[in-house]
Amino acid sequence: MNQNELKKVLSKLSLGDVRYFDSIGSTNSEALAWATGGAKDLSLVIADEQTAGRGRLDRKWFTPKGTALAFSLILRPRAEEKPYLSRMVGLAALAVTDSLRTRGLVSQIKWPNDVLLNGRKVAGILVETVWSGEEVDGLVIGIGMNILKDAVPPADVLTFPATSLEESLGSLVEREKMLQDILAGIIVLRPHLGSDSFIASWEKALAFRGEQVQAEQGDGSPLIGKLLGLESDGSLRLSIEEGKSITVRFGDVRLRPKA
Ligand code: BT5
Repeated sequence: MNQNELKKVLSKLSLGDVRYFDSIGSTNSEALAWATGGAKDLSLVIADEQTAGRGRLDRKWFTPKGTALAFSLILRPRAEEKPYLSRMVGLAALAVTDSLRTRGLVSQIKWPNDVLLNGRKVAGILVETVWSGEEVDGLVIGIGMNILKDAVPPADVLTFPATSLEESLGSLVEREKMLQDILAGIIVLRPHLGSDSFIASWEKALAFRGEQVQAEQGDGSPLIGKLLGLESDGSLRLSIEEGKSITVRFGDVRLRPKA
């Protein structure tokens, strides 16, 4: 990445410390170790390439050199944020959708942690927790975003179609400026984490609202229902039959294939 530009954009934000790597295994793994070792609130790990980028449930996240954004932000949750930590994935997703909106792009959040452009995944989010006994001592918000076409992995390694910002904008997007906008978005949204309007904005940005979806729950079992919205903790609400709704806490959703 352009080091001067990176320094310039990051100096405009009130971050903790910053660690930059030309290449790393996973920025989330580095950030988890750093958070355990006492990193300050809003410390940032950013890399130009990941060789062992991670998704949820040990899935792989691809970050080829020079093509994408891959970074992890460490948060030290404040007392008033602690009841709402399950909303942090929504906070990150909204910061990403906001940053795309300022570039004239309408994106959607595929619950729980994907951001879609034209129905294809452009960004993924991985939130991980550092515990101190029973207490959450730190959170790591990892965000990967495909900027250039070359960031998009081959279709045979994907479980869902992917895209890049370049495909939508047709022109080169500055990664450093995109990073600045997403980080600024997180910082601006953070004080609103516990508000009802936060859930309302998150819900409004959800993909497939009102449509029949298949949710794969954490244990892999499928559930079919109409996507109604979110519970206050960010869980998904599905209507499985007239008058009966169900809450999905962990898992993935996809549109139900048409019969
Ligand atoms: C995610 O997991 O989407 C979370 C991805 C988080 C990545 C960031 S990058 C910075 C930080 N450091 C890390 O090590 N991780 C975080 P999940 O919902 O489980 O989706 C993973 C799936 O997305 C994979 O199984 C692939 O099918 C697909 N995938 C992998 N790389 C992709 C890419 N570059 N673009 C689109 N889809 C991808």
